[in-house]
Amino acid sequence: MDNISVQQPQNAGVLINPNFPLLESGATMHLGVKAGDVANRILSVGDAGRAERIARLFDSPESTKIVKSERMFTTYTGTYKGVPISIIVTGMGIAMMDFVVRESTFYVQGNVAMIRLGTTGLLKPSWPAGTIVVAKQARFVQQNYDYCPSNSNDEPYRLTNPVDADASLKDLLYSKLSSKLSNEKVREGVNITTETFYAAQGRAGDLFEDYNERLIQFVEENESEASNFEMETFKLLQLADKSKGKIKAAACAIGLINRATGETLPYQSLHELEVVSSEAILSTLAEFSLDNPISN
Ligand code: R1P
Repeated sequence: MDNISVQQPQNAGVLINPNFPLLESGATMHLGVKAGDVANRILSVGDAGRAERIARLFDSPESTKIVKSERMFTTYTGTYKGVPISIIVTGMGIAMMDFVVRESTFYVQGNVAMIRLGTTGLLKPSWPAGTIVVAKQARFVQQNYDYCPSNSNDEPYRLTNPVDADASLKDLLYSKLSSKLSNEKVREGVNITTETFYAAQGRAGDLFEDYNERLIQFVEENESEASNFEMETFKLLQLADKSKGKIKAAACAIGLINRATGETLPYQSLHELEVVSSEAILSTLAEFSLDNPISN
C-alpha cells in the first residue's frame, strides 16, 4: 500500500492509570490506539498478511489509516461502502484477543460490532478443507495442570460451558457468506477454542508429556456439535457477553486442515477464500444496525 498514513509505534512514555494503563500520549498500552483511531465496526484477524489483503477492499485503500504498536498489533481503519471499519491484526491466543477487545473498544463511543475471521482445524470428517465455519457458540479447552494420572477420576483437560455469538450478527454473517460462496462451503457449529495449539488440540509428539491422547474424543463426547478448533473466538464472545450490551460479536473461520481426514487447504486457496469471505464480512459489518441503546 503506497501513500497511506502510518502512525509509527510510540515510545512508552509515562504510564497513567494502573487499572487501564495508558501512555502519556493517551494511546492504549498494547494496541497503541487513541480516541478516534478505531471504528465502531471491527474485523479481527490473526495475521498481518490477511489484514493487509482485506484492507485492499476498502473504498480508498490509499487513504487507510494504519496504527502499528510495539506489541505486534496493527489497526487499519478505512471505509467499506462508505461505512467506517477497522481491521485489527490480533495475533494468536485468548490473551491477545483480550487486549484487542478491551483496548480497541476503550475509546469507541456507542455500540460496537466485532467479527473475527480466523483459520481453523475442522473436526467433522465430512467437511472438506476450505469449509467456512460460523460459530453459533464457543467453548474453551484448558489443560488441567494439576492432573494426576494415577487418579482415575481426574481429567487432563477441562471444557467450559458455551457462550453464544450475537444471534442477529451471526445470522447476517451466515447469510452473507452463503450468498458469496456456494452453500455447502459454509457451515454453522460450536467453536472449540483452545488454550494452546499443540497440547490442547490433541497433537501427538514425543518431546513432552501432554496427556492429550484422548483429547479430541473427550471434546466430542462432551459437545456433539463440536465443529472446529481455533484459539481466540471464545474470548471474543465471552467478553462481548460481559460488555453490558456494548459489544455484539460473531466469528467465522476457514478450515485450513481437517483433523479427522488430514486434508489441507493450499495457501493460495486460503488467500482467495480470505478475500471472498471478507467481502461478506465487511458487508455484514457495514449493514449491521448498531442503533440499539446500550443496556446494562
Ligand atoms: C494457529 O496456527 C493460529 O491459527 C488460527 C488459530 O486460532 C491460531 O491463532 O487462527 P488465525 O489464522 O486467525 O491466527
